[in-house]
Amino acid sequence: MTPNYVSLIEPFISHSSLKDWILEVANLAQPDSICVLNGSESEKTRLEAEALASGELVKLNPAVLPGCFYHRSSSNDVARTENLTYICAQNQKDAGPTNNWMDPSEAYAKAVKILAGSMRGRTLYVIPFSMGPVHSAFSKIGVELTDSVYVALNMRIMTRVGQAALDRLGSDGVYTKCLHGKADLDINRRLVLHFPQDNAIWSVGSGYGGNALLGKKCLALRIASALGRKEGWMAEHMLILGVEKPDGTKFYIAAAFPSACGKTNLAMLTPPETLRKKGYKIWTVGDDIAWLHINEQGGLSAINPEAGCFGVVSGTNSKSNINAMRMIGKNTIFTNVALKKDGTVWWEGHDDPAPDSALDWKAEPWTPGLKGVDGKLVKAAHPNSRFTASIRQCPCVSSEVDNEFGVPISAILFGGRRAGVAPLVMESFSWNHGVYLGATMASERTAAQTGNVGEVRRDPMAMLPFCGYNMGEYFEHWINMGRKMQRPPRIYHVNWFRTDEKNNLLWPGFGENLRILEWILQRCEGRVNAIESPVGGLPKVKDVDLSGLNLGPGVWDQLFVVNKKEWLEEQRAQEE
Ligand code: GTP
Ligand code: SPV
Ligand code: MN
Repeated sequence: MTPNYVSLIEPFISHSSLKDWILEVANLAQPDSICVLNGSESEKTRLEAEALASGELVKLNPAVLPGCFYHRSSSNDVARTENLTYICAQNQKDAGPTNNWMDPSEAYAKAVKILAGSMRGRTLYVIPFSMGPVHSAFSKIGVELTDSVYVALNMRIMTRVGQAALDRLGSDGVYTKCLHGKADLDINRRLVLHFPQDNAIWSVGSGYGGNALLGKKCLALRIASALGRKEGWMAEHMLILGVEKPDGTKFYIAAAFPSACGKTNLAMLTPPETLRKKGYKIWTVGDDIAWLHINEQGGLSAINPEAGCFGVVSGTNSKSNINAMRMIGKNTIFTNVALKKDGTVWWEGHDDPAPDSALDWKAEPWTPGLKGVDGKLVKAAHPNSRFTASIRQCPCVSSEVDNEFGVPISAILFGGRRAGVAPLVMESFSWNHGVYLGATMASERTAAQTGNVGEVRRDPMAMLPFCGYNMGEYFEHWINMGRKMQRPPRIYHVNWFRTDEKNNLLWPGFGENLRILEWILQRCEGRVNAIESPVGGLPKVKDVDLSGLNLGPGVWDQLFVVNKKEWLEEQRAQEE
């Protein structure tokens, strides 16, 4: 028998069109129950108990990992599926040449077929959330309807969930309708659909990350980028970090790197010994998404719309990212790592040696050196395994994460994984040249999206999978934003991933990247000159603090080789 949906939501929802929408979805998907989230601690405990009972979560050893849980997604559902992601604008040209497009009525019809009756036996969770500090004028409210308790628990960490968001909405406020249904997790019945004209997102058939936590890539980038163009601001795939200089002044940098190319790592980097001793400190504001608006000084300020980090676990250890390791020591959800017998977790690159045995991310028995039928080593954790943790648990979280006005941005960085061609760092000659550097960015494909790992693809501003409208108009919007600013940030291109002829990385990366940030800030303050190369401004070696680094002979020069033949080829490729 169908429950009385009205009576389940009546006590909690006063917004009349929101009420209508929830009822419409409930009548379509037919859940057994509806639960409106209020964000309280007791609700968290209740949701955890539900997830433990259904097997969606496993409780980890509380003596080692207090408040931590383990989750496996289905094995064909471990990364964003860009080929199943659509911008369903009214006109195809508004989605542009880089997005998949589907006619909105066709898209709704397809999703309705999959969703119909799909929540029988399940609970429909209603998740009111704010992207950005609840009272900020730059924040946006969303409501996600989902039949996944895993999604509900993740959204509570990743966004500001609950009553405050409902209060901000009032009885007639504007919100993004985010509908998520797991359906049967069949990849052939999976769709991630965006309807910019309806301020709506419908995602069916996936339970993973960016496909399912709809506040993240779907709202805070695809829908928000389109809104930003209309309203005169920008939604970008950027980390935000504060650099505190020895004299105590703080500068903020925003950086766009494609998925799994180092945003979380740079956002919470540990200064190398020599810079730490000089007095440098790092403060993390955001690790994935920035919303940028023009401030009263005629520059750009940024807020982090998120409240948590959904970061790559694989390769994370106390040498590469000690702050992340501390952040994920408690109250963390681990997805698709290996589960050890003692109720703790392990992944490739972990501080601890590989366990003698464990269950891998597919729940198969795993031992070190295990080979698959193809003869290749079997990984215990999926390369795109993830942690979900509140950014407040990061030891170097910035005091500005809740600042409703955001932080002023001194420099914007673009960068990808390039084995060759791109130097370690180069400075644009102007805002528009910087926009060109971002627009022509390229990177080797990683495990964060399905497809062939390693293949070089153009990824403008690291937004190729996330721009919710026509990429040509997106470039135009960047140029227009530059025109409106008296004090635009300087724009740089960086490449931590250049290799020598033997494929060895030339640059140690991670914390050492602060040496390059220090040079960038010196440039922003006009303290040093750059070498003008045909492709951009390069640092003089004397202006970069390389003390204690022990780069091999000739390595610095190799990092900055601008090869004429390669660059002519590069420019031909950029024409595409
Ligand atoms: P998304 O969450 O997918 O958007 O990724 P992200 O950009 O936050 O990437 P993340 O910081 O998680 O880094 C991904 C991988 O890149 C990690 O496994 C790191 O090992 C590697 N990485 C990060 N920074 C550096 C660096 O400076 N040098 C090198 N060589 N590798 C790095
Ligand atoms: C990315 O792929 O850029 C991520 C992870 O940050 S996801 O949430 O899956 O988009
Ligand atoms: Mn990302």
